[in-house]
Amino acid sequence: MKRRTFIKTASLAGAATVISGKAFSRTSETMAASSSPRIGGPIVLSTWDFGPEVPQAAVETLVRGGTVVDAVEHAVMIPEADPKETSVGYGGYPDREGRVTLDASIMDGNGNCGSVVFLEHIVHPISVARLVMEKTQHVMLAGEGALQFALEHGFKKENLLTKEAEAAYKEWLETSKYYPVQMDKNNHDTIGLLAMDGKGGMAGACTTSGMAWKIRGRVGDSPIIGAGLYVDSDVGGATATGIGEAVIKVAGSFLIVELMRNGKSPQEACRLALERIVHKQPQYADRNDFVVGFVAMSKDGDIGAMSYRKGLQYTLYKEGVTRIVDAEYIVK
Ligand code: SD4
Repeated sequence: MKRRTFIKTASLAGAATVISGKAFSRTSETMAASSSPRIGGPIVLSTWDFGPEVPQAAVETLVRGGTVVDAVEHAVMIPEADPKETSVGYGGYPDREGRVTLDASIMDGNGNCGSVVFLEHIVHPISVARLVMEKTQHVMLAGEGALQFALEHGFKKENLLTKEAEAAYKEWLETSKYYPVQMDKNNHDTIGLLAMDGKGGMAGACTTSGMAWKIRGRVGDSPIIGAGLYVDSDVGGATATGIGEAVIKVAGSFLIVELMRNGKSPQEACRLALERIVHKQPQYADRNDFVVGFVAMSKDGDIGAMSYRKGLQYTLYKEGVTRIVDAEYIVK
């Protein structure tokens, strides 16, 4: 049995299992996001359930002496490389032309950030985004230029379209109904991940293949600093999942960080951002498939997580325990 299958089976049986000395549990109940801030060790928070090995990679990186930027990068590289994840990296569903195009961003707590948009053929867009942050004077590289930059820095050009993703694409072609697929509750979606190192350092990473069957060239919120991701270690961080256009329209992650700066808790800030989206764009509220969600973390280690409609899960590593939890929501 594969390790991840074992973990799932064990937790379905109601048993907490122990992974490398770390307790791990899943819960199907909606758990109020943490209101007991306590820093002292690393905290890792991400959208969805990409498996406990994701926060664990971040924590292990920190334990080995890596930086918090190393930690968030290493963590999201796991779903990027996983061919079974159809919404991130290798194995991601393609655009309407059958091409896998990736968006990613990374940001530290001091305002340093980098991103890539509409990048093809590279398994780890997050690492290219990091290089943009660290090796250039720019923030964002797009398409052909981003690919050229990646190749110049030693990344390998690869085919990211797996047989499974190609089969799904061919099935979609039979109808070619243009209705971009948003948050897939049976699978996952974008991974947005925030981490703090327990010493005041924070960083975040966000990486996605975006909406399946999207118009070629479409870029979502995930690589846009302030929309899909924002971190400021004076305050906290936030990251988004779901329909990126809705998030971009309110600069969602920046909005949440600024609400926290003005005294709101991460949970209140997530709720206010979601309410802002539907206040300004009421057509979203009428769609029962409208799903957008945020996770947020204050500099004190307080956590927020909320989606507009029911369905968002988040993964939280705190005080040695990884939990995968159903987030609160506004509308069922
Ligand atoms: C995006 N928020 O590109 C991301 C992911 C997504 O369905 O939409 N997935 O808008």
